[in-house]
Amino acid sequence: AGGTVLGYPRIGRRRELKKAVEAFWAGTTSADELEATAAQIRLATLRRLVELGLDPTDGSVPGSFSYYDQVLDASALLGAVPTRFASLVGADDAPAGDALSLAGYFTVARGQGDRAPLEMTKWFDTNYHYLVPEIGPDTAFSLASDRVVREFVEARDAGVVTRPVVVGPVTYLLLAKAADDAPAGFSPLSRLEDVVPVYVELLRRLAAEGAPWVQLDEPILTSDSIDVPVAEALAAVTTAYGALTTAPVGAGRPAILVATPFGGLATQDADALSTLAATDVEGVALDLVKGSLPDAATYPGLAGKTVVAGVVDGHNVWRADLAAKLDVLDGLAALGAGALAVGTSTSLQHVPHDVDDETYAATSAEASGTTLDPRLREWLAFADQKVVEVATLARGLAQGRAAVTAEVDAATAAVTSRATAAGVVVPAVRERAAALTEADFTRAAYAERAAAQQAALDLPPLPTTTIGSFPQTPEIRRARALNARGALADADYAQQMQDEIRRVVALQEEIGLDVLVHGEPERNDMVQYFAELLDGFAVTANGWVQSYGSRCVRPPILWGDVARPAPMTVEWSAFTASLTDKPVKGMLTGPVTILAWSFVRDDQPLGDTANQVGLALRDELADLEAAGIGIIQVDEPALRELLPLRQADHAAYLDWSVRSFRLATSGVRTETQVHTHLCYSEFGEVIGAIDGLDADVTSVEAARSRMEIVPELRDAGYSRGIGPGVYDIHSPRVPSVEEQTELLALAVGSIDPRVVWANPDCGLKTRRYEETVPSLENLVAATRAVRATLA
Ligand code: THG
Ligand code: ZN
Repeated sequence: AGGTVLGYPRIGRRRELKKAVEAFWAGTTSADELEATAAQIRLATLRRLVELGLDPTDGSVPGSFSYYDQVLDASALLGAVPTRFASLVGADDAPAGDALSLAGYFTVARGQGDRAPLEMTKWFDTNYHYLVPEIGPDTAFSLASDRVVREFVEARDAGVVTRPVVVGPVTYLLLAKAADDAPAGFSPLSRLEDVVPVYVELLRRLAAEGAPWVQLDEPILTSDSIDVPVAEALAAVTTAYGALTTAPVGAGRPAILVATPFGGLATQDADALSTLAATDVEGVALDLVKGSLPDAATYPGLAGKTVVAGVVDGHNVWRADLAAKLDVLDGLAALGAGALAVGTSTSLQHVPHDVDDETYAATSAEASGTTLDPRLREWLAFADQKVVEVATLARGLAQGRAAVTAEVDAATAAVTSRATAAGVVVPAVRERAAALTEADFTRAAYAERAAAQQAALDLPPLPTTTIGSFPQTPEIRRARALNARGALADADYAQQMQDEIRRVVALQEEIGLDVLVHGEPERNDMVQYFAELLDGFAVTANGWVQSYGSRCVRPPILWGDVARPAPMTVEWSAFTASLTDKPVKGMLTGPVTILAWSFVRDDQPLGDTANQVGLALRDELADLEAAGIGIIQVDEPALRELLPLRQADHAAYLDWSVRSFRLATSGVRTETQVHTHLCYSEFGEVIGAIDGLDADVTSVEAARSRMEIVPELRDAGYSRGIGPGVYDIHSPRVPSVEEQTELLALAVGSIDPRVVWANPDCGLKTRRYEETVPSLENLVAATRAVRATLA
């Protein structure tokens, strides 16, 4: 194989799979129709990958389709369905070869009635979310789906010999959690010897159909934040791949490529690459964007293997510097690998399909909305462009650089133009960042702030508030869609949003909340909204990336120095404040979250980019304050998400992320109250950072964990305001007054009551008014009840 990619987007260029899957869920199409659409998407992908330069004969084309999630697919493959879904197994309407029907597969993903779905969590350091397997001592493993084999045959019969991609056994078990009925201390990895035979059987079946290669993804080897000692994980690699390589290649199994995306393999304590090199697998795919070049002396075991050099970044959108990549490939020649192939660092499922699916203005000055700056066409590479890069590099490797001179020169020209382009470097932004001093990151002492804020705001004990967003009604969504299409004038759109804000303010006053919000009707998404208003960001029309299941996001592209050409939220907040005598809370998204949910530039440290966003937000806080807004919330739901995979990198990350937040928030007056909101309840390693943010009030998810975060924060020395969510907004259930009273009393009993706020768990954007209004009424009643006990 000369060139390959570790995986390709499966949602479809125009989100065809999303639409087909959602139509199936809605009952408007049948399973057969969904299967047919999915087959078309797979075939279109094969043709496209071959057209872009991958070899159709030798397993260079990955078979990486999924209806919902690749980890769920592994659970289906292994028959690892939790017992609450046992009735779905062996359905009459399941495809031949599968224990679950398509409907059953989706039910495991999404739950049904009181059968909870599998839990969802982030896939390594991406914004993709997978479904967490539940494994117990009694989970019965068998080859319960041969979908992987069927898809190989389907592609083969269409003329493309693919390389099926499956989550590997070690990663699968280490990402799993213990089933509810498992004994305390049970480790899913203890089931390795029962899981491996199923993989052996799958490999035998694939070999029988003529698959030359199979790819087993083992990204867990790049992380040391795992549930077992690293040495145990490495021992599992030795055991698993020893068993998987017992059968002879050809008759008994395909050649095995172990892929290790998202990082390097060596840490201070362990070296997973040595472990892999010592196994008999035929190939190893290395992430050479995040990881560094291995040297020949350390890894003699690689000599007989194929090394897929992941030099093209699968996780970001920048065009590759092909000359530099060829240098890396030259460096790898010294490794003496059996064969060297060019690859992507990760699956391409994390980037959009094609830069040619976007529209570009004739000049940079004319770029606006999703009509992009034409320079971006030259600077960006989405999935299809990356496939071409891989094919080009493979040709350069095989035939020498002279064979790809034109392509390399064009890439060099693009990279060079980007490095110095107007907008990429804005001297005023650089000068401002360079002039920062420690004082710009520091507010007055908290005690002084707390006294000044209490004097200015005069809030009751246990102040009540919400996290910021109110339900986005169908009318609001329709108005935004019409406005985006030009079918609703800006003034009419603004009028509709103001009417909505009036309603939301009146509602909050009626309910009796103490600190009001405007409800954010004007925001599509808490990151995209700011990206559209800040210099240095582009937003795409078709740049969809799967977030989970059928859900997608269009991450903004942060391409230049960030600046704020005009206030972003001040008019909305000032308008809201004019409607009420109650304090109104301004609402912003923090620098770390803006970065976490965007594609970020790769030409400067993330901390520098974060500080530029921090400075833009700092100006917004100043303007809000000047407009009379005395409370400003800066949300950082993604602070923990961006935590690096390697423990060794945590301290540096927490340092720059916390500093960017402080830069954003420490320019306001002592009497201005800064809030933040974090969308999780288990702080673990970030608990110190939460304190370091130095916000006056922090609201967190707490209802589902029954306020356990409150004593944890107290024990960690946290002494500022805390708003532990007293009701779980993630479910449509209306929590009673008693329930919320009990939770709030728990909080008040475990920390100084003077610092406690009462609020829901998270924003209300995804809820409906039917459940929101009674839930908030109950929250206010509960707060009054607990206040009475304080007096
Ligand atoms: N905003 C952004 N990124 C995010 C989140 C967010 N990443 C992490 C997390 N939240 C992901 N969660 C979701 C939740 C809902 C949807 C996508 C990701 C979603 N998407 C719509 C869909 O696929 O139909 C499309 C939305 C649109 O039209 O823009 O519902 O909150 N930036
Ligand atoms: Zn939240």
